[in-house]
Amino acid sequence: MTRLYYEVVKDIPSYLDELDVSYLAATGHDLLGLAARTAGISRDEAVTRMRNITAAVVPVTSGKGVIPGFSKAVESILNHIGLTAFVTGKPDIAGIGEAFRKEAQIMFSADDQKFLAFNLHSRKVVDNYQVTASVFAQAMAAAAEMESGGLAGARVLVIGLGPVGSYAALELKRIGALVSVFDIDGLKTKSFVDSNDGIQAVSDLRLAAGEISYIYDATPAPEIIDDEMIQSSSVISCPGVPHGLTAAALVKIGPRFMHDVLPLGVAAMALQCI
Ligand code: 2YJ
Repeated sequence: MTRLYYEVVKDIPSYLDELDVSYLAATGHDLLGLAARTAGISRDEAVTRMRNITAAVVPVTSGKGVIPGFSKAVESILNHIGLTAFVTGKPDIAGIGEAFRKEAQIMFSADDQKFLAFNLHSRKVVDNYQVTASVFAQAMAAAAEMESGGLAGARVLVIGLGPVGSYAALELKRIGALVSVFDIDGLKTKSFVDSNDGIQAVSDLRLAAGEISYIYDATPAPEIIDDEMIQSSSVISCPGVPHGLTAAALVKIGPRFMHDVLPLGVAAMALQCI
């Protein structure tokens, strides 16, 4: 499991507008639009639902401790999409107390294993892994709709069968894609395809990338996709941290690469939660 760190979260507040522009170019939707699509509502409906909703972000010191910049980044994403968000002054239990006292409607908190959003009224709990998997699948579907008829009947290659990749493979199948999967652990790949009808295993990543245009990169492995594996029709959706592209692959794919380390997942969590 990838633990985020200061260097990858510190600049998030300053590049959210830029991220909107690049998601718009790749998918026809900005961060809020993609999050709304994942929640099954329109962007306008999302704006209406977020009015007067306050979100508390509570830092957690347990395990490896607070990641400097993490809570601030979450706060900035929530404010960016239209909520009123704040980071509690104290972490842990005192912070949860502050969230309730200040009458936050939703609360975000992460330890080393889980990143959850809680609706303090309805008691809905939203898991970052599951929602991140979905929103990056929806980003890929939206990109496919811009290029052609969408993902129904299209081949998609999911790389990495951790919690995000496994969930994404099932979500992409539900959308109607023909899903192939690859994990560095061959036994994991076999057990996944054995228990999920209609999903195929691939054993050679390079060969598969040559045949399949839509790639969902859900691994923490760097530099596993080079420029020779990118075709003119390739579209890559990537919640993996760090992403798996070499510098030359990044140049070759250009705007058809959808990736960030937190914003899309957090925006989608918020809309699932309210
Ligand atoms: O409050 C803090 O600053 C820390 N306790 C945040 C910890 C963030 N957690 C992680 O990075 C874990 N790997 C879980 C992330 C799940 C997101 N996919």
